[in-house]
Amino acid sequence: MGEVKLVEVREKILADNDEIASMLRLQLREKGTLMVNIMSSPGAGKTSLILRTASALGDELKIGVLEADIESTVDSEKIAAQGIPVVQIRTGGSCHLEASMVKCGLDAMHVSDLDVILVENVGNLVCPAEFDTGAHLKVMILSVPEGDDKPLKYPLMFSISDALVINKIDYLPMTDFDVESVKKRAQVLNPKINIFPVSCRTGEGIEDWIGWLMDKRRKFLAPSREERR
Ligand SMILES: Nc1nc2c(ncn2[C@@H]2O[C@H](COP(=O)(O)OP(=O)(O)OP(=O)(O)O)[C@@H](O)[C@H]2O)c(=O)[nH]1
Ligand SMILES: [Mg+2]
Repeated sequence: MGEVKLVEVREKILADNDEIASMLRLQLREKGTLMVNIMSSPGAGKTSLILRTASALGDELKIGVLEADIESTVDSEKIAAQGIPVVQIRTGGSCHLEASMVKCGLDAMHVSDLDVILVENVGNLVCPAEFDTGAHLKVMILSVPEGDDKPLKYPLMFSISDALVINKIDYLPMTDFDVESVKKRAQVLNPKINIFPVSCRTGEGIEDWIGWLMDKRRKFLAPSREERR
């Protein structure tokens, strides 16, 4: 019987991705542009949170959006309709963004003009957690209709995120979703995670989320390592 040769590609793909991601992160830092990777399952509210955030910060900061979808430009059309600069990345079947795709998207943007770039990752609670996009901040959204057991089922996403936005809290009275148990489950996985219950529909809780983001940006721009903490 002939010999079977096994080539392990996973480690190499992730290492190559990390290299491009680190380069992007550094280049953006030099320009003073904060990039935020927003992840969630399909329909949890990524586009809605981006619209809310851009509308809250639009007078103070120049916001750009990088949209990623397997197909279609519907989300970018919603963003563009609000006058926000947006680039759509069509991943052509890929269920997550990789740093090389983000690089292509950034090449099509006037990055130097922007203070903050909000990246909408592909709707998926699994693979996006594995791939560094080069963003400075990772934010995940869990929406109330998805259920409060998600930290148990998709632990990696909760472990790697800087912030957890619990969206659609206007649905709480109609469900058995337990916000406190989500908080506890997420904090077991990631004691440093910042949690913001919000409703992109009513605007409840959005102020706290914006306050955190602004604080992160202030630290991002701070000259010394000490001030950045
Ligand atoms: N009731 C309620 N509905 C919301 C809220 N946020 C978003 N929605 C609705 O949920 C649906 C999905 O929201 P999107 O913002 O498009 O979600 P998404 O994560 O961008 O979806 P994909 O890009 O398809 O993955 C839309 O019909 C929104 O109007 C909320 O806080 N409360
Ligand atoms: Mg969307």
